[in-house]
Amino acid sequence: MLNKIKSLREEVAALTAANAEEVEQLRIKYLSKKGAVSLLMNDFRNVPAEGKRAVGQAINELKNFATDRINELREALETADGDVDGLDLTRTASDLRLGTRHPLSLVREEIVSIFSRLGFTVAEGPEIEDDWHVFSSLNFAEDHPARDMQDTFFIQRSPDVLLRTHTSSVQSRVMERTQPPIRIVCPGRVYRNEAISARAHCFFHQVEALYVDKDVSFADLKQTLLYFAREMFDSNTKIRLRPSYFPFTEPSAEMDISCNICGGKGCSFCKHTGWVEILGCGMVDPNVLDACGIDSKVYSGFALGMGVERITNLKYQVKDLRMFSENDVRFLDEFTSAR
Ligand code: 2NM
Repeated sequence: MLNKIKSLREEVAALTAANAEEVEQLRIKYLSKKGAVSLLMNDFRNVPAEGKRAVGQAINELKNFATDRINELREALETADGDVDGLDLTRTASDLRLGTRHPLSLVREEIVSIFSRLGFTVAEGPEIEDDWHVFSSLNFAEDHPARDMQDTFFIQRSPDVLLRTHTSSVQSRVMERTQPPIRIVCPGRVYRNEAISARAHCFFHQVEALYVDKDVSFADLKQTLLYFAREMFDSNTKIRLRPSYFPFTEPSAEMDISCNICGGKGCSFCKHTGWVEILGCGMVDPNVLDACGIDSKVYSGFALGMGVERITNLKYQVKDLRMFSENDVRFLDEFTSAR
């Protein structure tokens, strides 16, 4: 009898259950009226009087042990409530990390969208270029400093293969294969051999626009610039043009807008001038039109170019250019609302 109790005890100690249903089956098997422990009670009647005390104690002890053991199994399952095959269905759902639009993409698309409303279409071209499309066709003199190794990344020499330093090379390519009217906007990445700092990088992004047709004038350029500034920034934004120099335009100018941070009153961002420079522009030099196969006696054009990083800084006050290419999600997440 004692041996039977002992082996039952070992059996109970080794019990396992995968769910509440199985625990209940075990309770019925061992502890119900017709369960294994109750059946021992029937045998107990036949135990001789001198053994009753020891056997009785052993049965009681087994009964308590089995009750505890089965409660233990039930509790273990209950603490993992909602657990289905190791999956906790009651756990709060974790965030689905949605990506965000990159600030440079947001601003580039806004610039392109403004020009598209004026009838400009997007043109793109290669980042790896030849000397002709980046420099010679655009009226850069043979000894122009921009051609210098210090400014341009060369991949190969004679014939020169290089990384474009502006997207004007795309406009040169379009002019070569298209007769006016030409109205294009060219967004893209450009490369310059500069030491990386908060204010300079070896690549950045540009959007350039080009309009070539009969009778395109400086007045057309100015009106386009004013429309752009007021669409991109405040509708009250003022613009001013300062004379400048670019090899591919004559005359050339740089455009300032009234500082959109202080409204022109003067702040540290505009260095207390009330104005901030945002782009370069001018009338396409007749040499450029002729070099690209467009008759400069018949056609004229204007062109303008801006840095997307610079416009983005104005809109979002990004303090360090390097932020744009590090892909730190803490920075990128700042633009979630613009998604
Ligand atoms: C600028 C400033 C001034 C420009 C010129 C041309 C081309 F191809 F027509 F000659 N494209 N872009 C231009 C003119 C770009 O960027 C600051």
